[in-house]
Amino acid sequence: EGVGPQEYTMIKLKVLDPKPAALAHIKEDIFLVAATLRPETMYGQTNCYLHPDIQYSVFYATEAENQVFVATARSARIMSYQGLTKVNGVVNYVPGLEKIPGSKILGAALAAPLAKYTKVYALPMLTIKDDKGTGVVTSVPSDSPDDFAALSDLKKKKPLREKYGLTDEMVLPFDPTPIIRIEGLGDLAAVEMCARLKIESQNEKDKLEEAKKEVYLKGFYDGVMLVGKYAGKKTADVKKVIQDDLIAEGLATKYVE
Ligand code: A2H
Repeated sequence: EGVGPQEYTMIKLKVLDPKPAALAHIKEDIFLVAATLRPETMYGQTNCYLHPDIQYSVFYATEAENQVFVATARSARIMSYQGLTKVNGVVNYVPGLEKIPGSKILGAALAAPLAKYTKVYALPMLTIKDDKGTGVVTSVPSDSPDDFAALSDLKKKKPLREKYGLTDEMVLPFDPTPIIRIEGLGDLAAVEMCARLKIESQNEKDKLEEAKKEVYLKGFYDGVMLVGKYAGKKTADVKKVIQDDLIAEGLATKYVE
């Protein structure tokens, strides 16, 4: 980290009706924009994560499109220099929504590109950093130990769901889906590694680090796609093509920081 520019795929998750009260008056299409290094895993999305206490901004995207984005103010500024905001070098906030805590967007229904589930929800993740990416993390529990641990916490703990005003329907029906086969780890690599290391919660930092190393290394080089247009191909060979496809369809853009 910090050793040069990092290119992310910025995935656009569209906010569906009924919108959260704080966003209900907005006429444009609203997107939570999530920075990912693994566009080929988007088939496995089960939800999207926001940090309840991070301040997000709602701002106008490129003028050609009638769209607003939700991301941290820091990433909005960076986007403004990459032609992703309405005016180059400027962030035009939706009035009154320069700052809104993630907690006010939790529970929003979303359309996630390529996902098996036609509707997913914005859920809380307490390990999101506000100085990386957009502060929005799309969740692929089959292949990301962090994502699996945070989803498991919410499934196991009703008080945690209640604390953030989430109904059971937003959490319980969503299971990790097999999207990539990894030799030695099976079809749900993150779930397997979390079980092997007996990871109990999203706060087990060291164990999660270890799980991530194993899953990412193997997933990147030895993973084989199980679903979608490129089923049967190696993850390393389809990452770029899937990014290109998503961008061509207006479902994603590149984001560099
Ligand atoms: B990745 P790097 Cl399936 N805080 O996307 C915490 N985590 C963040 C973040 C933030 N502000 N912004 C992005 N991320 C996550 C998919 C995925 C990711 C899979 C497997 C591994 C993986 C689905 N979540 O990341 O520090 C995002 O999760 C491996 C580290 O910039 C993003 O890609 O290298 C990744 O971390 C970017 O982390």
